[in-house]
Amino acid sequence: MASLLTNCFIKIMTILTVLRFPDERLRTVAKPVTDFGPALQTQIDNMLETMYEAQGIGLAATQVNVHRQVIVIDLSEKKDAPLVLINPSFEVLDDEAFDYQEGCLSVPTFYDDVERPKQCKVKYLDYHGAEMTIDCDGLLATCIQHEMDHLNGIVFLDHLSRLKRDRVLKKIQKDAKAELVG
Ligand code: GNR
Ligand code: NI
Repeated sequence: MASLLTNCFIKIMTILTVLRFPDERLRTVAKPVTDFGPALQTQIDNMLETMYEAQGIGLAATQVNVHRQVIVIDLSEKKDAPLVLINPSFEVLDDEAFDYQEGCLSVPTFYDDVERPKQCKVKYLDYHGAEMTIDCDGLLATCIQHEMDHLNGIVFLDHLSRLKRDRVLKKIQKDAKAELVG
């Protein structure tokens, strides 16, 4: 029995709290990761678990109030292809634009079209700290740019007109009041 137990490793995952717009902490600019120890991997595992539980396709550390440059993404249907990007930087490959109706776990129930460069080259460090470069386009390019915005304190609403952003803010404030009244 004892020998069976020593071979049994369990990983305890934690669902993290996702900050909601207009929380000012979403405006924090993330710093590069410098420590690649086990604490970082636990943080990444928890971010993945939080993203899957919330049924999101991406999550930036900023959204869970950790201000380091860490992003997790999974665009696969079966949710079995996690992509981890640490200290990412990107370069736009050409000036073609791509429109996509974006949503955000920090702005639940709101969706609107955002135009971003269609193709980009992204350099980053992976889960193990290995240097990687990928060329991406379409949804992956959009998602990476959405997450890199978070690391810079930007939310997708910032890409919309002031009128639209104010409308979203009013609705959120109204809903918060309604919740208080019950
Ligand atoms: O789950 C998400 N869906 C999504 C849809 C279109 C463009 C970007 C995204 S990312 C979002 C999860 C999230 O808030 N990541 O920061
Ligand atoms: Ni988001």
